Amino acid sequence: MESRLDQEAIRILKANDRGGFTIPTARLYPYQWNWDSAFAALGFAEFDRDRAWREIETLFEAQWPDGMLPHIVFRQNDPDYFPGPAIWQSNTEPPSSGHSQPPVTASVVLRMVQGGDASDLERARPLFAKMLAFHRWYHEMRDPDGTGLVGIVHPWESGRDNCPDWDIGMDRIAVPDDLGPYQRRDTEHIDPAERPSTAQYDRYLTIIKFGRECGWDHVEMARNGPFFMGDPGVQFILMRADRDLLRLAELLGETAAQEQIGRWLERASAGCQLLWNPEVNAFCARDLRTGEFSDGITSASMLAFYAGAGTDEQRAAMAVHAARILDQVAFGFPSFDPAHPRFEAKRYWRGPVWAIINFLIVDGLNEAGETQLAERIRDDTRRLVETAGFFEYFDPQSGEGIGGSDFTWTAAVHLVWGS
Ligand code: 9WN
Repeated sequence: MESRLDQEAIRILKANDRGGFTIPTARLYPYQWNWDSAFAALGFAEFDRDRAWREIETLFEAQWPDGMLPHIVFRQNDPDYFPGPAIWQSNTEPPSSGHSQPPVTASVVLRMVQGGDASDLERARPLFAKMLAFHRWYHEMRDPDGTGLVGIVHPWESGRDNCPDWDIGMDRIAVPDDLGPYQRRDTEHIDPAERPSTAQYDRYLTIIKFGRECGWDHVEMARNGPFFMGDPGVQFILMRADRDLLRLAELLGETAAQEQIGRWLERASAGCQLLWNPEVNAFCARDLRTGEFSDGITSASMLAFYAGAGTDEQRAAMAVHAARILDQVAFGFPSFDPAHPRFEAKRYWRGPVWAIINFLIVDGLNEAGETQLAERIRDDTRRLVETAGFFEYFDPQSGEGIGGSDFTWTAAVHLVWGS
């Protein structure tokens, strides 16, 4: 029996469907976003499997020849969003942005295969080589020295745009005099107090300018771009996605790829130790140009469980941090540590709760046997949606829904978890 909320979630996914691809929410985000689409597919899989596969297939239509899966696909020009295709100048068809986003696709595809039948496995088959190329791109282009730790070239690549994780890297960016005037659109849709600052947008656009001027040469971006930071979110999501891609390779009989994926996994398991901040006793973001650590614990730090990363001792320390942070808020899991002076309950990734991150954290905590913590976060997410609705993010203290409403990935997480 579908509950009222299930019906509402299905309505949202259908309303945000633009014919084979789904937008995150009308007006605020009118294009196809990379990891939003992957979560949308999981939601569709609950009631329309063919449509779920279409979502992943249309996303991969935008894959670059070098393997990169871009973070936004611009199928039409929509003045409701800035920066659009004219600013990115990707020179691709369809036009897209010039960097990527957290690589959740292989994990989503494995989940769809495991929850389906033989026809789902067949639908995954032609996607395998594309996902393998995407993972190779991450391991080679975002880790040119082979350290086992991938970096991100833009805060948007983390999917956690204005998180305090990036403050140290953003502070080092010099905004050029010729950046030129620009008109933001997000602050016309949403209260500016709940969005990134102007100084941050200046820096976001400075990085795009660099990318555009070097023709989106990813080696150049990683070696000499204005920003290059290690992100616990992307690192842990990639590690889990490698593991899930390996499982897919086994299911599909793709023997040749297995050794390669195994090597990536081994290297990344060692490389993630570079994110262990001994002063905070936790996994934290790190500036890969200077070696400096960010000193805050985020919801992405908690994805160590999801990746199976770190030692038993490190994961035990992370569980202690998780319990302490949950005790400090009414609804978990906040995107930034509420005990840190940079915490802001309503400002986007500097405090609010995001359903998709909770979904990944809960998956990892359950797998690690931390079931009480997992249950608590899942219950909090459910209460937030029940009382506030399918918002983009939520205030961890008041439970208020903030950002875009009728949000695709919040609806998808609700459907996957069930009422
Ligand atoms: C920039 C679409 C995207 C999400 C990101 C979220 C936000 C974009 C923006 O919206 O970022 O990519 O313009 O603010 O931070 O995670 O994929 O929902």
